[in-house]
Amino acid sequence: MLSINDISDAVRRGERISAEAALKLWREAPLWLLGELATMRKRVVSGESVYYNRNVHLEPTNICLFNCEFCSFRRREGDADAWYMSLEEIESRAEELRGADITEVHIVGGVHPKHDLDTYCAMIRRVKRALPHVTVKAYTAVEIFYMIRREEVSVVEGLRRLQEAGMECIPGGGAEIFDAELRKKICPDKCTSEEWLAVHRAAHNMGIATNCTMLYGHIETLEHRVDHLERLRKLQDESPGFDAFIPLKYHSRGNRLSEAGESSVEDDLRTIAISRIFLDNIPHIKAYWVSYGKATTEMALAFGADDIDGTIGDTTKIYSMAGGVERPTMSVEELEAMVTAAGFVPVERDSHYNVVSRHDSKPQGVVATPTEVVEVEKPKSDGGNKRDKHDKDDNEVKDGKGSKEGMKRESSDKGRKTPTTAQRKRQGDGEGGFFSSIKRVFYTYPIIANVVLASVLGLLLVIGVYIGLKSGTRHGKAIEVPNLLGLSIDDARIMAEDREFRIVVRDSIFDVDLPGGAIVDQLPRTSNVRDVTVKPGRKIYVTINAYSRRVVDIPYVAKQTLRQALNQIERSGLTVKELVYEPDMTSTDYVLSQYIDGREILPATNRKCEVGTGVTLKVSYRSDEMQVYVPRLVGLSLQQARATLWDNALNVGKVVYDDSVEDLISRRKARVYKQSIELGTRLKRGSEVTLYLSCDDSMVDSLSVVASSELRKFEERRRKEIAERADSLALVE
Ligand code: V47
Repeated sequence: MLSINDISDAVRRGERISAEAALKLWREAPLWLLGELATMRKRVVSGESVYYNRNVHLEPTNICLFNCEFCSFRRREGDADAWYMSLEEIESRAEELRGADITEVHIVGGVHPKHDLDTYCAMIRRVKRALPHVTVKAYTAVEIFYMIRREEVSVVEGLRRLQEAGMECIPGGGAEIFDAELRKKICPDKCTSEEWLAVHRAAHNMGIATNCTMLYGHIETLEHRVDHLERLRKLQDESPGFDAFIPLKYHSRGNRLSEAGESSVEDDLRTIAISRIFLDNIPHIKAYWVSYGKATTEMALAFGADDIDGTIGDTTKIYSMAGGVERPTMSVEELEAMVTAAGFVPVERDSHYNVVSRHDSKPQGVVATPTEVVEVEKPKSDGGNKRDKHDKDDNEVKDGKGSKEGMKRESSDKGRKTPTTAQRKRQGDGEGGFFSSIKRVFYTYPIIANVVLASVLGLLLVIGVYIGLKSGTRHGKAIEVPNLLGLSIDDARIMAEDREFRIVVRDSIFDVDLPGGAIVDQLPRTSNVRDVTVKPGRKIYVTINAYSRRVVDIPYVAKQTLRQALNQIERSGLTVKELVYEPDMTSTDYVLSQYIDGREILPATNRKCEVGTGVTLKVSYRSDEMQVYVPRLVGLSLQQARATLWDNALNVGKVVYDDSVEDLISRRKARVYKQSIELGTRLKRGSEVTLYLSCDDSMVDSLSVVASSELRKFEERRRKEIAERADSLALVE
């Protein structure tokens, strides 16, 4: 049996790991190690980039023939809150979106008894008629399998008709969990795993790119998850075409699996990381922010995710109805800020992971801005499935056409087989006619061919040396990245002019303790241990402290779960001041009321307050659920530690910085090295934990290692406790 060290070394060498090794990593590897390995793999595929898009969902109906245990979205015909959109309504909804600057409509909904293949095709046509330049990503394999069987046509014929109607790619939903026994328990009506995989295989063979998902955190085991990932990896080896894998965290509100509870944030991060490490042939791993919320999504970027999905514009109800983010919408600025906060570079993509570059920066969602799909400098891949779309991008750039023309051309070329990202890679490796002609020449005239080859190589060498020398004198000149933190933006701009780099403000925060215009973060950052350099003319992205505090509406967050309230508070720009727990007969972690400056906020309260204002939440607990366990906080930033404490029904006590934290700016970089109460300790809900922070990375990292092993011991203890309790209950019965 391989050790964790052996497996980590194999991952570092870029090798594929077995299902057994994945299971061992999942169970035993410390969280920090998973973060490190997954990030390494992520960087090979997508460098510093993290992708997002401008998209909406269209959910034509929630009336569904199927009745899955985990679904909170489904309604029966005649239910008061069932909805159904006619084709006219779908088209006029799409028309309303004309001014919005989106590149993708994702259509998914209930399997309605009246819908057949023609209806599904008509829906796509209506959307394309209103929005011809937008990509339609439509229908899960479950819906596709249903409509194809009903029509009694082959999968290929069904997909061909959808493609003809304007479907360009297929989302990853409906995969749930592949294990047959579990599938029977949680979604008995849906197509089998083999049928789901067959739809995606056929799509890939037709050049239609698809995504894949896994619903986790309900009644499955880690073995079931690894089995699921292994089936996806196998299909991708055989018929490449998956662009992204999306682990979907199960949400428990309002469905029949609620008793299963929900996965912890740590489980979410481990799942993202193992997916990145194990699925070495799927280019992208998406942390779907609508499901995870902002805080976990941001953390997921340190665990291998390189995509966060898109702006959404409050158009999907699947997650909000199950307890995920309420009214999900994010502006481009917010998405970019999230990526930048995690230390990566936000990149807008289209549905096929081509980079979208915009020529001007009119406000998003108002008027369409001219867009262009550009070729990007891509980091080298480990070969499995790197992004390799030069052929397609080259054409688009050479044509001098923006993506709109490009998309139009693609959609009118629907019959043409467009290779998927993964297929393009495979085809690129194939033996073309050119290479076989060269081989033939070498066999027929070996001496002449070798003389010609030697002369060409010599000439190339001379040209290379010439270019090298020339650029070495000027263009190869590297500028050391200066430390801009704490400088005012005006001073930084003066410095930039002198030193031939450019400053781009990517984001702003508001911190009362800092002067307006002060730079609080930069990319690339400087380092104490190595020189960080950029070429002349390159951009340095900065985050500045805003000059004045923004004023926002106070959201009404009571009468919902604590997690939902925290999500809403975070999105509005406010913060939590305190969680005050009150006994209740029926519920735990349900927000009873909310206060700002001692005054209760009611649904009708029409007040605004400054960003960063603290909200006090009164939260319920049942007497038998008074206690919680202290989570692991070591290694987290203050912002992450706060969010983790609130998520675990605890409060932040004092915040203490050590001597390495020299000024207000470095506070933002500091991480927790000690927590006043050990992880795994049982405390009353609402108790306070004091946080000790430092900027000394080596100390924080070594204490993180200790914390990881403590966490493993704690989890082991908890597992035993739960098993013992289950045994004693069984004895009583
Ligand atoms: O298949 C349903 C899941 C999926 C719950 O391809 C639930 O880019 C958690 O597949 N808790 C549909 N999950 C959504 C989906 C998707 C979403 C975003 C992007 C993409 C993509 C695909 O939602 C369903 C099911 O697995 N789901 N109910 C629930 N209670």
